Amino acid sequence: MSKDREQLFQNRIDAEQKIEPKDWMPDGYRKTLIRQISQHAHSEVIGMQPEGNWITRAPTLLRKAILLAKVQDEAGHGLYLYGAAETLNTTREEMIAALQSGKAKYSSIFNYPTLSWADVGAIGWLVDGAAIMNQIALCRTSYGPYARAMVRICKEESFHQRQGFDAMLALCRGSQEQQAMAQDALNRFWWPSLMMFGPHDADSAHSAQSVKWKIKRKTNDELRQQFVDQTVPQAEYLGLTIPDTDLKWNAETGHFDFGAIDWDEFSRVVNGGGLCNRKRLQHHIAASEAGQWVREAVHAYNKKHSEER
Ligand code: FAQ
Repeated sequence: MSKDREQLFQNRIDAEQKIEPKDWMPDGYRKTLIRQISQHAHSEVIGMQPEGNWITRAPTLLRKAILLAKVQDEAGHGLYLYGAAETLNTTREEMIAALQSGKAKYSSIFNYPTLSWADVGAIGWLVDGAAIMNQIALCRTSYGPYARAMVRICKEESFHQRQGFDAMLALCRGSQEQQAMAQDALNRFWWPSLMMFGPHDADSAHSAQSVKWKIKRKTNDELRQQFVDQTVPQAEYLGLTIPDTDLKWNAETGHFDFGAIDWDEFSRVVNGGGLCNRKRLQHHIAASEAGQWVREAVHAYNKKHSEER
């Protein structure tokens, strides 16, 4: 019976039908989605910290207003995604507790520090560029609420990527010192951006099943290659050098070949040993505690008004 149900479920996926919250789904499908969507939400929210670090020090009022809007957008993305995960029968409190205890992951990239204003440009250009590459594919993911959240998120992410490239362009057209800042930011953020796509396909624990369920539409390596192919010409346009001596165009494959990723560094950062892991979680916990009275007041207000209705 359960096998028949699973086959019918797979048939629906194969026929490109969206799965909705009240539909029957295998437990593994539900768990995989809760894991991925909540980790995605945590990434959006923790990702506010490295850029938030520069809001008070943006070089002009315009750059400050743009950065403020971008960081607020990331909070909104987190909210859409927590909402999508909640349709799978988990609660916001459970997800946040898993993040704060270190059980749930968030993207490795946000454990690197933002040392200069150029890092804000590099994050927009590279990190949002990598995020959007992954997220465009997720607009067609098989779970309806996740796919619909991704459509809205992608519209905003493309503005984020554009503003990052624009900030880099301004630096690259500036003084020698500004060009050096841009190059230094690219040097530090290039490899961590490639790590955002996750382990190679052969080492990716979840990819095969997630591709079968059409949760993932493209594999980690496919998306990483697409990102490299798109970004190398952009770096050339900026007059910057990608820090990879093995990077070269391969006319046979029609793609750029690139050097080996440092997977030891990846695993160290994912497992809590990055430069900013502790700081990011401590900051999140402190902000949650400081906002506790606001949540209590909102709950009390809602309760009072629902009783009066
Ligand atoms: N960092 O078997 P796979 C953004 C984990 S949003 C940390 O390949 P999967 C917007 C993975 O979770 C960026 N952990 O796993 C923004 C799994 O661990 P688990 C976030 C990583 O799920 C911009 C294990 O390794 N985007 O940046 C990473 O099939 C600027 C095995 O890996 C998303 O989350 C990593 N880089 O594929 C915000 C997109 N890579 O759970 C602010 C949605 C892998 O077994 C400023 N997520 N791991 O303990 C996905 O597409 C997938 O979850 C992947 C990983 C592709 C990240």
